[in-house]
Amino acid sequence: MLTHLQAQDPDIYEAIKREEKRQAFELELIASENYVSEAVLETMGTILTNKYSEGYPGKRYYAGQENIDTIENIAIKRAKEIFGAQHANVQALSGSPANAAVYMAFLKPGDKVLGLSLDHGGHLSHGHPVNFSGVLYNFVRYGVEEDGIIDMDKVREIALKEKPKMIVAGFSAYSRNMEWKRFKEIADEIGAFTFADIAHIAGLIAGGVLDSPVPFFDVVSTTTHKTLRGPRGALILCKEEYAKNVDKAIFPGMQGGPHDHINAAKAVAFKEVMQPEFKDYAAQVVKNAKVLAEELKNYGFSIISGGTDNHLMLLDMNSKNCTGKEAEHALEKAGISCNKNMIPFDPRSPFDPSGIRIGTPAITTRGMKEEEMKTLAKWMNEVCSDVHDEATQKRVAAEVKELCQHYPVPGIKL
Ligand code: DSN
Repeated sequence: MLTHLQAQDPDIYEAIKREEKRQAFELELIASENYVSEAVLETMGTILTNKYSEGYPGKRYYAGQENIDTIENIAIKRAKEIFGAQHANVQALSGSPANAAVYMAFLKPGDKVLGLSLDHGGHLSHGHPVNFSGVLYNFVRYGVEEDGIIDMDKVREIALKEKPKMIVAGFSAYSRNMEWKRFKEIADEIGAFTFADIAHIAGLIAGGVLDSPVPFFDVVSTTTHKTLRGPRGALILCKEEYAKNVDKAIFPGMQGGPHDHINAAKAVAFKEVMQPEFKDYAAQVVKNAKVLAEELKNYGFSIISGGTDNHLMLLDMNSKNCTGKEAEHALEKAGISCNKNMIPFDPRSPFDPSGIRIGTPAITTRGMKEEEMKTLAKWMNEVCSDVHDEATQKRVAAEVKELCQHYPVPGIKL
């Protein structure tokens, strides 16, 4: 494997080999990460990367598209079938460009949009002032209440007062079910477009574990590399009446040539999602998250909103007398990766926040189940109870490594 790379560029080869070891022997709790299958990996590494194919199947700007059209049509068909969507655009390069295209398709610069605050679990591309979305559009925000949960009556109040042209429902750090139907009812009261960003939970929706906004929202975006377990990229689903605008916003609006090797890998991942085993995977992701949350609570961790309905949870590290940054660092030393994260109403800064965000998609792909979640919670408690205790970090790292040997990462042969 990688013999040409090894001979030609040992610097990069060796860094990749070290990263293989890191992934194989450490526990990945970053809620947005996952491991793709060997088939998806192989597809990304094919000669499809050599092709330029601006346009859409049957309507390209360059010649030689016969096979690319076949591949893109398969990807589109599978995406529509998985989500029951009227239209799918599979060309978006990643989540933020997909969201930029959605705004471009539905809005004019300066239009008012209602979205969830980043520090209450939203995403940069849902109107944060430093992001293109906050610069180009007039975002107003909803948030969670003191209990960490979105109050839909408050969302309605803000929507009726502000009358946005679009309501964005979606998150990157919110552990509770989204009330898609309520969002739609509120949007209908004021004639607003509905946009769901399901990047984090697309795989759980596809696996039938969570409700889908696709049947009644105007437009839905998702990345393909989180719970959907595909290559890095994104997907936009919409009603037929908006198909032309969405396609035009992606190309020529936002992007040039699609990444055909990635689109092919999306198609391969979509086929995996359509298999019965994927339903089991999605269900196990949520089961694992619930067990992990309960175990952590028993160890005295405070969980925002009190638990989880999906794959992730936000921990308030004040409950362990440390900051999110300290916890992230100590856990990393112990072979457990997570990310520091703001908690709602956080008095601290984004660079040094009070919380960490953890999730179960990646460890579930490795085959870990409830028993391993209990062990993981024990390790997290040991490490976070004294984030300066290097001996404990070292011991836990060795135990993590031992456990990981029994749960291989797809595509890594050591
Ligand atoms: N970076 C992703 C996450 O971690 O949630 C969102 O874009």
